[in-house]
Amino acid sequence: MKALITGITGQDGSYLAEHLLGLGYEVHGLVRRVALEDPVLRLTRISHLLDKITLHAATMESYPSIFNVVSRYDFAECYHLAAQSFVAESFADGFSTMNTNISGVHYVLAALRELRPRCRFYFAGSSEMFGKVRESPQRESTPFHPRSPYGISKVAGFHLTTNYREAYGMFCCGGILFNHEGPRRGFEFVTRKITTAVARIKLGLADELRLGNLEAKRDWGHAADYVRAMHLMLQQPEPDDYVVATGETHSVREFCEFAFAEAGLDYRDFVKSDERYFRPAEVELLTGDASKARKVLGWEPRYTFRNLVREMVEVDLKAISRSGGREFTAPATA
Ligand code: NDP
Ligand code: GDR
Repeated sequence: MKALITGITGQDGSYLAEHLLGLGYEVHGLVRRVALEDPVLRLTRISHLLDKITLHAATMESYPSIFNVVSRYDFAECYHLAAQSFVAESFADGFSTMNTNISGVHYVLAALRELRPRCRFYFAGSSEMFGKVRESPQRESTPFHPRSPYGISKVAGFHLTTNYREAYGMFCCGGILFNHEGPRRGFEFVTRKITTAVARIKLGLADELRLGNLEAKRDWGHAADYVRAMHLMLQQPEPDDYVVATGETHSVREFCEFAFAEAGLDYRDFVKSDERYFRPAEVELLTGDASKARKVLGWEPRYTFRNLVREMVEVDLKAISRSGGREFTAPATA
């Protein structure tokens, strides 16, 4: 079984590649040309897998580059994860976010329709599609009200996925995944920003952490659990859409409280609110109802919130202490 993963260099791509290799798949990944030119910097999350996977250069901005890869192998499954995934950046540059995220899914779907119509397709949809939520918890039938160019791009990608399923009879699934984190999370996302700051403060390398909205609430799970759900969706007799979430919600403030406590610190001594990190439009509350995924896919998260926070703090403490803090800095943007 050959599987193609776009966005294989990202957090989810790395966990999914590991998971599929463990199941015996031949794993192929789409990466940008620059990643092949500088593997030490750009392939960090998959450096331990490089001798087991096959990488191909392509970008989400170029239909021919995607078409070329799809034409060369008989892929049974395609997981489309590549996207500009940082919500704050989508306010800074909505045009490139929309371009990459909407054209990306459209190009992949069009190439599969042309060359591999039987290939099963997964689209990385997001709880950001619910945005200003119309009901809680959010389920598959909850109406979308996105609050950022990123959220809007994911709604468009989700509808394209449904349309290819309905119009061309392709096996296309839309995952509606709530926030999922882990020690491979990008540094600019709030959980990793917090856990790297905890480690730096604990090791005497920093003395404060500046954040935006501490009252935003998210349903945070672990990425390793969520990639299992992606795979399960493509093993069903019929294609469908699924919410994947823990059902448990915590505020950014609570995440800080737990993370600093893991290092024996009180977050109130270090966390400062900074207007630079507030968003023009915020998603205040997300709580997912994953009962369909639990029932139909038999999916269950294995990590608790406490275990997720603990793992992230432990890994950052070890890594930053090893490097003396040189390689790890929280980015200046939110
Ligand atoms: P990451 O930001 O960690 O990874 C994004 C991936 O997309 C990277 O491999 C990146 O490659 C690639 N990419 C970005 N732009 C392009 C482009 N123009 N051409 C080719 N590749 C590109 O995201 P995650 O792993 O966290 O998320 C995976 C997917 O799931 C994304 O689509 C995200 O929007 C979605 N999602 C994530 C959730 C989460 O909580 N993590 C929740 C719901 C949905 P490069 O290394 O070259 O930048
Ligand atoms: P999110 O994740 O926008 O939910 O998107 P992020 O971690 O960036 O923000 C979560 C919440 O924390 C608040 N916040 C801050 N966020 C950041 N990044 N930096 C800060 O300093 C800060 N202070 C407070 C934010 O305002 C927000 O409310 C993630 C991405 O992975 C998307 O790709 C994915 O689709 C969704 O999760 C589900």
